[in-house]
Amino acid sequence: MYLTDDKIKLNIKLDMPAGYDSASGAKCPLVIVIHGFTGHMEERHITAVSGTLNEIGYATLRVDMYGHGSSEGEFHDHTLFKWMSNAMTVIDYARSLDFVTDLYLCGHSQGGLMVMLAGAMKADVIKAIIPLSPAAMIPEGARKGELLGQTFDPEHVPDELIREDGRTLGGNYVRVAQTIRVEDFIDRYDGPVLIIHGDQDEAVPVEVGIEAAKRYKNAKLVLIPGDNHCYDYHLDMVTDAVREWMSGR
Ligand code: FER
Repeated sequence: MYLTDDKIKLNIKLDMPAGYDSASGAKCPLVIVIHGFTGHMEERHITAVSGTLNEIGYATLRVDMYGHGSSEGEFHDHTLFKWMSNAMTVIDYARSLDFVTDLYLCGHSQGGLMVMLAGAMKADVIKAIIPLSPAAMIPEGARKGELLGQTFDPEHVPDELIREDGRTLGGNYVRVAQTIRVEDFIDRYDGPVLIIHGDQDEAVPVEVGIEAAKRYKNAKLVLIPGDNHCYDYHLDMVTDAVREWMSGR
């Protein structure tokens, strides 16, 4: 299924809670689930969290963001502004579904940062947020000239950054990220927050999740001992934490 945001087709997938009978007209809460930088909706950790939420009574709406997965747009051209626009469009779509009661946001890494930003922008309609290993240091990294493990002059942003795998990222990504003050968004969200972070994360230092959790007014932090960015070792601990925190909410 596709949604359109700013003429770009976004691939979305709706999964209903286990045992949901569409003929009954029953209503349920829904969680929007957003992947990370270079990721997509079918990644193991994304489907695991989404499936867990379906087991405990939540519908989920997974989305491939601009320039990722099966959505339109070039990876090279994606920016946090485009993703913020995507997120708001997906939230508006979810609100328009007549079976939806409460609305939640969950995202991994850059998608975790996105739920921190979009949650703040739509704080009045988002009941709680779950940033997983949130890449909340991207804007500060962009201002310092430190992204993708590379350094550059932040006042003369290069036309593109080249990743180790050869994929290129346009300089506008950096210019956009430089304008975002994550703290302002954290301070605008008073609802419940669950942050989960592997303490051996090689891509987003665990301290980033710890600091974000400290700054939120109402956050719970769950550290996954020995785990990395995509929870290759203890994904079950991640889904257990989500199940426990979201059950009966
Ligand atoms: C970076 C570190 C992490 C970065 C992006 C990420 C653009 C995002 C990771 C993810 O979403 O999984 O320096 O720069």
